[in-house]
Amino acid sequence: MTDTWIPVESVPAESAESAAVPQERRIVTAVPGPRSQELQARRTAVVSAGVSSVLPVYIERAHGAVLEDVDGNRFLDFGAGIGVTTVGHTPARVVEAATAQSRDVLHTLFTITPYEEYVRVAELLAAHTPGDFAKKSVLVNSGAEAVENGVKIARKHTGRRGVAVLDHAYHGRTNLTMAMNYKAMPYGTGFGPFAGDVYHAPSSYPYRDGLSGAEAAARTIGYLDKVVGAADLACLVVEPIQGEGGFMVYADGFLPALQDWCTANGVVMIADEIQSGMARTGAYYASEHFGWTPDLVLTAKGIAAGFPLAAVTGRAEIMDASHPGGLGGTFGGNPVACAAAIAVFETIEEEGLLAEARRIEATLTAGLERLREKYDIIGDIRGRGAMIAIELVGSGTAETSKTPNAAAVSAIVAYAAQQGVLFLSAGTWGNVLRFLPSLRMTDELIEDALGVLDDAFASVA
Ligand code: PLZ
Repeated sequence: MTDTWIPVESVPAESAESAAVPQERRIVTAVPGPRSQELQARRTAVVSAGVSSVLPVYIERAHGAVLEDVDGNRFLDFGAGIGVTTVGHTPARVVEAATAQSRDVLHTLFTITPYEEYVRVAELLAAHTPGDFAKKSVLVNSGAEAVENGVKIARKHTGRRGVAVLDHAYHGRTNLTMAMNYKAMPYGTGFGPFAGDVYHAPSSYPYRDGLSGAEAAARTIGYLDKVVGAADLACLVVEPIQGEGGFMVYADGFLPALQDWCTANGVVMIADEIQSGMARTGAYYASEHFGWTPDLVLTAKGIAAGFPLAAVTGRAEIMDASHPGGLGGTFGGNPVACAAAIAVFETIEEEGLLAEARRIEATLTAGLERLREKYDIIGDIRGRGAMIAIELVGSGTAETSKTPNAAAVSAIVAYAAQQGVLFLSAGTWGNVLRFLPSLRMTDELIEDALGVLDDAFASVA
């Protein structure tokens, strides 16, 4: 906290540059260091215990692919705030656009008096989401709110109530989305009663179920047909690559087969691209990798580099189902968040970041394949672009029983943090280690992190 307030006009032009954090790993204290420990003590007194932190180091500055904490430690960030800072931390173009917008208009409420930035974001979403048809959007504040609105719109359009999701899915922390998650703990346990009319259908998990895309889709459709009945189903909500579920890439053909069934039965199929969208996987939207053109697409996280903004975008005739006034919210599509989002789209285009995602995939997966030859607890390597994960199993079980190995993931995450690398876990059994860096993560920094990972595996073995 600082008591001196510096008027904007007096900030020298080069301050954005001088704030840049060196792109390197550097550990100068214990982790967490003394200043972080002080802050943690203050936090414990006033912040709800329900809000946890993976690594309680308090961040003072961040830039590109590196976080710097209050003790001067620098961490290679392979989490990007769970896939939010896809164009890097404090990207110059976004910081400038948001600063300029803050001086012009901070808030009007689009549903009272509108502004151009909201319209521009909707135009960009229409242009970049999959599908060559007329599209419209509504802007909201968070991923969960986008899921809620997607479901509202699908229900109004179809006149049906049922909502279907897949096993291992994650969709948020609001009441409806808690009911849509696969995992009770920590997302739902004790927080009920939950919303009704939500159905959990079997998914595709190639590493564990061995089914082809057609076989897995037949199983999912069989469930929806028999247990729910298409006539009562408003929508099927699916992450094209499951995020919290462990970067699940379904068997080939699974997603288009589900879309065909939805189209034939008047069910709205919704892509939850909240974690996988916005250039992260080397395409604007991960659906594109799998030949899937969803009816509605949900965007959040990476769209505004950290400003809270999310969207539902899709077929104009579905998006127009609501009566005027049925959609909205005080902060939805805030002008500063919209200005940031416009700058994110420009940054992706002008700095060729889709190609950077593909570069990261190549470097990371090659390094992980090398590690798999050394460590047999790496059962599976999967993902696309800068959304790659490894699933860890018990030694000697990778090809047979595939016993989930959450203990190894925890030990590796803890080891790496001490060395200045921030990794995150995922997966229904907590046995997946995921890599979702910003697209600014250089090959040199990836190799450095892979070296730490190698040591971490050796320490676990
Ligand atoms: N759908 C696919 O990944 C958010 C959750 C972090 P919100 N995932 C990170 C946590 O512990 O709360 C997410 C997602 C997918 C929806 C959401 C929800 O997005 O912006 O967190 O509401």
